[in-house]
Amino acid sequence: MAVERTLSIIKPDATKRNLTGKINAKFEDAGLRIIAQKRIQLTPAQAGVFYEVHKERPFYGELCDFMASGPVVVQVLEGEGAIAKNREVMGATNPADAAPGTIRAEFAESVGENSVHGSDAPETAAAEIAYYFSGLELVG
Ligand code: 3AN
Repeated sequence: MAVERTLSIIKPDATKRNLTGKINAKFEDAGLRIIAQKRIQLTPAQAGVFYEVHKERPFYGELCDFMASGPVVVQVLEGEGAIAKNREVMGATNPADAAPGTIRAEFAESVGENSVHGSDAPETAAAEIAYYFSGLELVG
């Protein structure tokens, strides 16, 4: 399987509860390498650009406000099949449906405040990584 990079975000509900280290341990235990990472505060407008694909969804405004409600940790994860592997480690969007042991099963508070984001395909991963990181910041 090819080595891939994917964009991960530890969301405000998780940074607020001091869960960054516990979540990073899940990634590393699954064989994903954190090759870039920074803690930032988004504005609602910056979150809005990132989540533009969901613009027509009823929860878009709420999602942008939530993502700007506190610090987030943006990261690039690298590994074999990293995009699918990360989504496996994250678990289903709704924590009620997430498999035991996944990040969302253990930590997510609701379908909206669900602790982590992960890219869903190679094209979105490349675009999402470029939104937050310059090439110089990626040290594999
Ligand atoms: P995932 O993050 O699992 O790829 P998406 O892409 O369907 O899920 O949704 C993006 C984000 O939008 C979710 N992580 C969650 O924060 C929010 N979201 C999705 N569905 C809902 C919903 N029904 N109500 C509120 N927020 C939602």
